[in-house]
Amino acid sequence: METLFIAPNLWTIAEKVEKGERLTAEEGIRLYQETNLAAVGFLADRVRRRLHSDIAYYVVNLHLSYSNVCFAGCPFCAFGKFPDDPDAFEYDVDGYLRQLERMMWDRVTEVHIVGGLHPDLPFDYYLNLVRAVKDAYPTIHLKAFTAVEVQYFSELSGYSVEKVLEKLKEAGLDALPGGGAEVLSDRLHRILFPKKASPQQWLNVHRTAHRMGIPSNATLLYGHIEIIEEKVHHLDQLRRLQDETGGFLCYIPLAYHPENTQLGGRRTTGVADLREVAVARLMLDNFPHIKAYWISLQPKLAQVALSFGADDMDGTVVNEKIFHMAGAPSPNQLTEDELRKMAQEAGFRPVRRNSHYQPLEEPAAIS
Ligand code: V47
Repeated sequence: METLFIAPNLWTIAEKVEKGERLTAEEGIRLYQETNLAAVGFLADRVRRRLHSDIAYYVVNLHLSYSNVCFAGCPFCAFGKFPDDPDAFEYDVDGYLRQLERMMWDRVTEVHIVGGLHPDLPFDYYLNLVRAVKDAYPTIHLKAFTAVEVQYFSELSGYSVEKVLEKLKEAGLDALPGGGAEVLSDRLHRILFPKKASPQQWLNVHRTAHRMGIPSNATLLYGHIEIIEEKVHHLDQLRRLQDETGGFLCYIPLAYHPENTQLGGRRTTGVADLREVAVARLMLDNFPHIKAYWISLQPKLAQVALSFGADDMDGTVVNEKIFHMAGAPSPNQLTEDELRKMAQEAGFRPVRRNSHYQPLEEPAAIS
């Protein structure tokens, strides 16, 4: 615990972390304010190693959006386009399958499907899409549609959220991705995403999914106009829901990328990025996994994040659009070999996982 000699503000927090006690919101604020990032990271790494030893997980996956047409017009987003925009795209179900087939290869175990809030597509389109993908690839895990989309499908179809999820599950949906939460704050909802699901609605969709046996992830979009108290409140709400349901698999802090957005602003710094990972690991004591999403962090920082609380690197990804349209300089995909080397070089043992975080291999000895 030598590192903490130079961070006396963290002593009581360090004691609680060692005993595995829950941190308060006030302590969360202190972790955000602490200037000694290494000390915060050190504590997060203690928790990470207690839970996952020196394992770094990854999944072989693909991202393919069905459309970027979206009427929400959120000022932080460069992905969503109004229908008449020359950069708007959408696939019909056959077109989507053809595109997926071009990208698919034998080691892929997960497909991540999201889109915008499309003004014209009927709810049946989404059911047909899921059904068609599952028919073509029955063993693939479908992580599809954010809570924002699910809430919209409910308004579109007149079905309850539960009914929408039941129909999607029947069609082949396996899990919900964590997007659309942005920051679970009514103030920021009013300013940044007033046309999308509110914080209460986002939480309700996840609560309903968990009760139905559909696991999900949670995200935070940070680095724009949010304040520390809002981020801590966000983590607190996620922690409470996880206490209730246990249905979250992982948490993913997402760094705001300002290019081509109406909101503009600056990119986050490396210090801010690592702090989000570390604070999350310390506050979200009931979340099994923290993801260092390399598309958002860049591969180099994702590698460092493994020592600041993250135990998962997401995956091969391929064809990501949301961050790249907002100026992310990260590559479009990483090979398994690259992901494994990233982990090994950082002193971790890479383990290929399925979407439920079950290992698909024995961890190799560190070479
Ligand atoms: O909800 C939108 C964010 C999210 C920008 O669950 C932006 O495994 C940065 O949720 N700069 C979608 N972020 C991505 C997402 C995700 C990604 C990878 C894995 C998983 C998972 C989920 O992207 C949106 C929004 O918060 N976003 N615009 C932007 N300019």
